[in-house]
Order: sequence, then C-alpha cells, then structure tokens
Amino acid sequence: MQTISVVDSHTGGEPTRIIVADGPPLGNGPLAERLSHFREHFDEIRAAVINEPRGSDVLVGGLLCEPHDRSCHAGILFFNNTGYLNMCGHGTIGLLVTLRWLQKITPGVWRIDTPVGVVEATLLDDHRVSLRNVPSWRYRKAVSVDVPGHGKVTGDIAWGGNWFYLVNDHGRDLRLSDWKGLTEFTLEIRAALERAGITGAGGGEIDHIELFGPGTAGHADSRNFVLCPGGAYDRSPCGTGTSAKLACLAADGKFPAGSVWRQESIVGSVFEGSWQPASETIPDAAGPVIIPTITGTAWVTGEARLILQDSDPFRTGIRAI
Ligand code: PYC
Repeated sequence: MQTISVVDSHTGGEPTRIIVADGPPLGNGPLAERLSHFREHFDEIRAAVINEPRGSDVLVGGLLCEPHDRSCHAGILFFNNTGYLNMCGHGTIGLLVTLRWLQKITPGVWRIDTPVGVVEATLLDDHRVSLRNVPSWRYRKAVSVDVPGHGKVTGDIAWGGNWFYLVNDHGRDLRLSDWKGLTEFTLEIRAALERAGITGAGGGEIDHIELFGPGTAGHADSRNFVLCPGGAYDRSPCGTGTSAKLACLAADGKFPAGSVWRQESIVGSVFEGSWQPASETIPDAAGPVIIPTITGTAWVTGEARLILQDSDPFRTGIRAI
C-alpha cells in the first residue's frame, strides 16, 4: 500500500491539489529534468492523484519539491488529467496559501522554482497572493483557422507560461450556464488549429483556448472562458492565460504598463493583472516581452492522505483520456 499526503485548495473556484509529502523521488536536478523524470517513470502517481475516483478532470495537481535554484524557497511541478503543465498561475497562488496553511511561510516575497524558470510570489495575507510570472509575449497576431460548423475564427497566439490562442471576436455570450457549448466550441477550435499545423513558437502545442467578452459591469474589464489541456474549463480567470492576455494588450498598445486589468472568470472570480517591460528580448515576439503580475485569492479546502492499495483495480485512477 502507498500513501500520499495532499492539501487541496481553490483559487477563484479552480481547485489545486498539492502533494506535500510522500511524492515520487525525482532527484535534485533542474525542475525541467525532474518533470521529464516524473512523466517517464511516475506517471501512474499523477493519474492516481488527479483522476477519479480520488480526483476529477477539473483538478490541477502540484508536486511540492526542493528547488534546484538555491535562491528559491520551494520547487513545484504542475500536472493535470492529461499530463503536465509548464506553469500554473492559479496553482502557484494555491501553493502559497497552502504553505501558509501549513505554517511554512509568513506574508512576504517567496521565490518558486518551476520548469520554465523562477517565479516570485508575494503572500499578501492568508488568502491573497501576487504572482510575478515568467516573461510573456505575443507570438502571432490575428491567425485565422476554419472551424467546421463555425466558419473562420481569428485569434492571437501568445505565451504566458503555457501556449494560448486568444479569441475576442467569436459571437458567443460567455455565460456559465452555456459551459458545455463553450467547451465544445473551444475543443473544436483547438482541433482545427492542430489539423492546420498552427502552433506556438518552436512547434509548441497550443493546448489552452481563451475566449473573451465584456466583464460584468463595474466588476471587471473583461470576462473569459478558458479551455484547459484535459478538456475541463478553468473556473479561475487563469493566471498564465491572463498573462498571455496582458501580452496581447501590451502589443496592441491598448493597456499601459502599471495599470490594473481586472480579468473575470466564467464563474465570476477576478484576477488583477498588470505588466512591466521585461529586460530580455525574444526574436519571435510580435510585440514587447512583458513581466506580468497576477493577484488572486485562494482558500484551503481539505487535507488528506490518499491511499493506493495494491488490490484496488483503480489504484492508478480511471484514465478517460
Ligand atoms: O492559472 O495558469 C493558470 C492555469 C492553467 C491551467 C489552469 N489554470
């Protein structure tokens, strides 16, 4: 029998499950190497922690580990029902609130090692976290694709720690009651991008699709619907997705550095985002490279010891995908 200790939280409605003890042994190498090791040798642990009957498609997991970069306080590897994430904004906010719950950190600035670089996150109080994300940038503006049954859809491709296709002009109301329709539509967009061979820079898979509409009056600048890699929609406004959005706004000269963008999710939770110019240049970027700061809130929802018994036919979860 194997046991794995986890702490569950939600950030703006989107759940995160952090493995805080008894995770797989991945060594002390750089986080990107450890992620490959996780994928190649311990994928069953990912599946057991995330998938039913212990988890669900909506859950994002995080393996808390020792950092490789010694200037960092912690390392994190994110995963979901279909595989692994480079970075996760709502998950990092959940991580800090989890570390606070465990009394491992106090309010202040903490450096977190990830497979795509170091991020700095500030615990503002027991629930509120500001995340300084990885450099974010727009790769292509106004890329069109034919989506069967829906016609031509046009969007920008941008990096915010994951690859996003961001669509403003889609003719749909972003209502939670239509989550099934929005999920089907965005899955079709993603399949059409794949068929057309449209990717992020260096062939990076575009695994997140983001639709934007007007924010609820007086509440937010914009509302979004975000399709995640495993087919679930993000209940939060998506930290990496909001970073990609800020990169597009900056590239279009529509939103000045230092101002606060209020991004509302499909369930009505809000992240505040702002940006500063980054010092690095990226030759592929169609616009400035920015450093986004994303602020949101999270709450711990449970602590558990997951039990994986050898005789359990679903010891490693139900794999629907
Ligand atoms: O907040 O970056 C995010 C995220 C990615 C996938 C789900 N949430």
